[in-house]
Amino acid sequence: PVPAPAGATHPLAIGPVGAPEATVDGFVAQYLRNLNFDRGVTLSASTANDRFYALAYTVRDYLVARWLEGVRRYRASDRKAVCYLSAEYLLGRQLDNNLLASGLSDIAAEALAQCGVDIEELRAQEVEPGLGNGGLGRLAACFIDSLATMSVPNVGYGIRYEYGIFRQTFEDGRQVEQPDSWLELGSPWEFPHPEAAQTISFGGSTEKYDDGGVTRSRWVPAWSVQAVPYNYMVPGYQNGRVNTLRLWSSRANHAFDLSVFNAGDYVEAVRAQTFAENISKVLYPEDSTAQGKELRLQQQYFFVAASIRDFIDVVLPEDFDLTRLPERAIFQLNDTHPVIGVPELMRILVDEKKMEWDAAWAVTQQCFAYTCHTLLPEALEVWPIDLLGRLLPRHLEIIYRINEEFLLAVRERFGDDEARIRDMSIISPDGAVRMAFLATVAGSKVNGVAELHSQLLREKVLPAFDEFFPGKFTNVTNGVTPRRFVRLANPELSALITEAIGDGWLTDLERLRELEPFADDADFRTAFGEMKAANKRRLAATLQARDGLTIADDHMLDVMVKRLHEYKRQMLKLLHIVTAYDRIVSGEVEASSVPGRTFVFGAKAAPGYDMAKRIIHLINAVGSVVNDDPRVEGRLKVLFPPNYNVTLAERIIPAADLSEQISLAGKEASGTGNMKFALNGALTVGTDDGANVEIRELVGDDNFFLFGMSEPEVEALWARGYTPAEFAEKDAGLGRALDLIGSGAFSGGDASVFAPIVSNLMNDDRFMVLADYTSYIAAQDRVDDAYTDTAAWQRSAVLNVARSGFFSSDRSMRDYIDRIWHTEPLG
Ligand code: 7GP
Repeated sequence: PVPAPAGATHPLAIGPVGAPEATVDGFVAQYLRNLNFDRGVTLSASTANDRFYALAYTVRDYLVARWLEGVRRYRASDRKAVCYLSAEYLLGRQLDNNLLASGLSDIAAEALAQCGVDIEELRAQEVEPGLGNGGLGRLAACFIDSLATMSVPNVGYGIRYEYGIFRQTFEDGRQVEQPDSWLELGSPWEFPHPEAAQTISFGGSTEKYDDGGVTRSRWVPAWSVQAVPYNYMVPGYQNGRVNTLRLWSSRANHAFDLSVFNAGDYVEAVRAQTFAENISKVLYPEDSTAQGKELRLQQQYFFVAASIRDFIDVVLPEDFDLTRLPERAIFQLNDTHPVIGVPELMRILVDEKKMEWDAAWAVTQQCFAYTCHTLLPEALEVWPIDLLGRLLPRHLEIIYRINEEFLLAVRERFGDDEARIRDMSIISPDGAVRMAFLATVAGSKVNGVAELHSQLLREKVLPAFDEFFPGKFTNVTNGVTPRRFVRLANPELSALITEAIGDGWLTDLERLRELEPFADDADFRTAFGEMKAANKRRLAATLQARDGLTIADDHMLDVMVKRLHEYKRQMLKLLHIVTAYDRIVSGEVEASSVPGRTFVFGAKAAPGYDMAKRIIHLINAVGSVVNDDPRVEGRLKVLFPPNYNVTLAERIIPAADLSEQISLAGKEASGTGNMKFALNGALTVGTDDGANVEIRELVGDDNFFLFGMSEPEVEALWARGYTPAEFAEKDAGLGRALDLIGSGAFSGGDASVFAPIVSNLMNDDRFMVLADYTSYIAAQDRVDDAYTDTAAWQRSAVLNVARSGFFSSDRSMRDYIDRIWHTEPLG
């Protein structure tokens, strides 16, 4: 720690310097000052990027004083902080969020208008940081928003990837990935601190040494990199609180470089530098599959080691007694990506702080808790022991010891039940470290992300652990932030709600219940319908400008936006579209007898996921045929804007009428898109899966289109033996849809293009698309019927909003606090 400078007692040096005056004049002055002093330009000579930067800096200026004050007050307190460890944060754009949080939206709009600056143009300048794949990363972003809004001390720790999730383009309907160079023009929201870099080591070996009569182990690493912290402000909603998101960027370790350089190999020195910088270069684009790549493990250790060290050495007071660490920190593991933090904390406590193993283990167990976000076996991370041992030899030794002691305890309880021992061993029989097991053994709590998911986690994925650790497993159903996904994304709905029940709902979302009586108020319903229509027009304008797509404003908007994965069953949606198309062109159904529908897809596929990419191609292929066929013109339309991201979600979700949540029961851990749609007044067509179950229970069966097998029915069908082709034979509509796809009707007559999809469905169909088809089509027929009764539909839509208050991430945070963290707000 650097001693404070002599002038530290000056009145202005003790607390933060005050923010600019929160008036239009104050804002204008600060804005122009930032243009001049930070961008080095005059307004008349500025580019749009300069003007955006100056605006972002101005908003920052209002928040910084509160941020610094909060940090000071936290440090003066002895509160426990939530250290959220997450490899992903899918933040979305920051400008409007930060304006809203600081209560400056109107002032900024007026100030910019006075300067003759178009705020819309500046909004469009901001590139969203796409530092996540999907649900898990967006959840982390919602959680840190809620913690700040609830004044709970929190540091979000993660990686500042230079390239976030790839930018998706389509070429001939096929996905092509482009790098997401979100930092090309820099980011005005980050505060880099290269001087506070941590050294993070890798490789080498371990050795035993004599420490005054005690034999100890230590790690002798072979190479290291620097982890440079970049701080981001996370402002609470109009509560004067600003928490920190600290993302790490890798940089070459100069001491290391120099040694190579001195040996005369300049080129090798520079190569080493790029090698070091590779660690935070790019986000792995896999969602729900674990790849086992060495660079990925490097990323994980890199950010977790830097974060734990940061909390201990920088955030906590000097010489803090680490036996009391659980009083000050809870490290929440966002899935298994940060689990290497467990042996890292043990290494710090035992090797560096020379704590006894048992005492260190007691501290570690209290400091970690683990959230699981999946049920798919292929998503559970395992690391081959040779890879882990090569990269982190001391950590592997520590994992072995944790496992040894754990299995000893299992033997004590259950005797030498070798099958059980094999099933519970952190090291798998084929020599890999099972990270979910390690997290479960080490964590004080393990939670799933929706009731059904948590139940299946206990009963199917980790039953032996549930038996061994009674009370360790719990549930916290996911939630989403109403600030971004209602207030900012849907200002019209927000105004309607506030007019009806006041604005308390923004921080107490259960108050949406007070809207229930308005479902029966014809005027309110009309206003609600106008809101949806306005949002559709806004979406239409966005899609027109962004992709040249047009949408009909009298259509039902039927939306499926989420990662492309077979378990989510975009294929089932496609089969419905093909069936709806086939019914009209074959004359089975009169076009005018069904409501016009626009189907909207948004989905990225992992670049190496072949079947997912084929399905993307098929969506585009079906779209071209349907959209070009005059027989369904004005009736059916398919839109697939590329590069679905948070920014686009904020436009699509508020415009949606129908929300597609159609995963095979037992596969979607929770879903969070489902919550965003319900909160924006879309009705759900969904299976009893993930949080859909809870949504349906809350909004009521009359306001939800349920279809498909339940999870026990799925299990029963597997047990009986599933033969998908039988389902294609039994349902003529299904048979026809599959024939159309398989015969080349959507590929210019070339049957080979989509034949692999059809053959996969007919012969394998791991996610039982065909088994649920008949029930899905029946549900969609009910949707068509329901949509023709506008008043009844809108009543249901209003009730969806009124009854979805449970799905606020503020509530999720309260649940984590009560069941897992036991923290308190900093008053
Ligand atoms: C997702 C789950 O698929 C989704 O159901 C859930 O709502 C979300 O997490 C938040 O809990 N999982 C991921 O995004 C993911 O990458 C890797 O999981 C294990």
